[in-house]
Amino acid sequence: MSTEAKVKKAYDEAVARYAELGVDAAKAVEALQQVSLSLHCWQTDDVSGFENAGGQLTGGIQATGSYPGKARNIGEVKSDIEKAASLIPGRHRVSLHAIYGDFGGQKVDRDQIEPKHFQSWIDWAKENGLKLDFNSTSFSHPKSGDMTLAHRDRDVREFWIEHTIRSRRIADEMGKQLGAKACHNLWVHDGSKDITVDRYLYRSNLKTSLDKIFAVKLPNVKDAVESKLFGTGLESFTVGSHEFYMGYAVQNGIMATLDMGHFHPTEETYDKISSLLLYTPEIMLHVSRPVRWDSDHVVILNDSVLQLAQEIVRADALSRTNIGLDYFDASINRIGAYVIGSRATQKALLQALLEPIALLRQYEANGQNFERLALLEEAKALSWSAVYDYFCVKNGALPAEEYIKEIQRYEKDVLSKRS
Ligand code: RNT
Ligand code: ZN
Repeated sequence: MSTEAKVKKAYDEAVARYAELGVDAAKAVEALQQVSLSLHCWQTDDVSGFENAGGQLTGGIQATGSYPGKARNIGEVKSDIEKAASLIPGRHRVSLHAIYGDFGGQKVDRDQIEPKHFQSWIDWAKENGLKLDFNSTSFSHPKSGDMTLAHRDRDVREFWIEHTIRSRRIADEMGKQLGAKACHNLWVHDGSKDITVDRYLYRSNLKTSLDKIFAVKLPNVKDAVESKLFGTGLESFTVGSHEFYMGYAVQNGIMATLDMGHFHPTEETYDKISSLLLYTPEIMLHVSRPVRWDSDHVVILNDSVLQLAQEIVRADALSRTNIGLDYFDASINRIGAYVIGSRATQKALLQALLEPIALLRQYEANGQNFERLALLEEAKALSWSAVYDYFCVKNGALPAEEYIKEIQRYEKDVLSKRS
């Protein structure tokens, strides 16, 4: 039997089994088809970018590992993302950082970036049926230090305000040309290593900077602000904490970005979804896997990701949720890392879409808590993977573990030739 036929047979059996529980598996497949993931370009090159070759990654984040094959130029980033996208079923987006501009070998400082530096990315996205998202870059720059938008010095703040407004304008151009609003995510590392006695000052500086940044109205941008617990070397204080940005997002009707690695180690992100969605129109996610700290390990299908997906689906909020990935593991094949994390996120969403929710809700409403728990347990073992394989084949992507050999081939033919 061909792979396609095997996959179809398993899918048909799964459809019948799900139907017994009142679940329409074909509808779940359709819903998953509508979900675009935003692939983070920085997994290809360990967050280096192309502003100044060999520049040090700063801002309290770190990519560890030195697996060969890192992308060395924009062409390689593009081909790596194309390869990854071919193994991730569905239509997706790519998230760029300001340091990934096509600067043509020129020194273009952060307060000088323009849409023209990203035109080749926009053209490429168009050719490949991708949409784009954007991020201002506050780290890895001589003016980064410990503070940027919250700095005591007005000139430093003004520099970063200018950078961020320009970044949003670039996002606007992307959204306009590609016919789909671009998410602009703002994350700054501002904080301090040791005790600070001027928390209020820094936070009010950040708020004032943000007010200036967002005073510029851009029709093709969806704005998001990303909080964090701490950065390495900046352990005692983070200006942009969760409370800070949650307040800001709610007050200004923009999105809060929830990065799964940005909370206390045992604090889960999923429980925040149904609260935030009552106060802001949309949310943005950075799907990540913190191991002991915000380590940015490759996303896998773990409870945290599954619970997150369940909460989004149960709140009927897929259309209000912008799902970006955010990790940078330099210790394994980087394209493989993309594929593992993206497929894990899709598998979580699919499991959530296949949940026998009507029956579960009925149990809950009736106070049948044993029945609810039992069905939740049984649902874990239903054949969602047969449905996922079908989704892959339907989209022309290799099912199950078959993508491993394709990544191996790319490593042999392409990555191993990069020194
Ligand atoms: C850092 C944030 C941020 C970055 C990217 C590169 O802790 O998670 O989202 O990872 O902007
Ligand atoms: Zn993040």
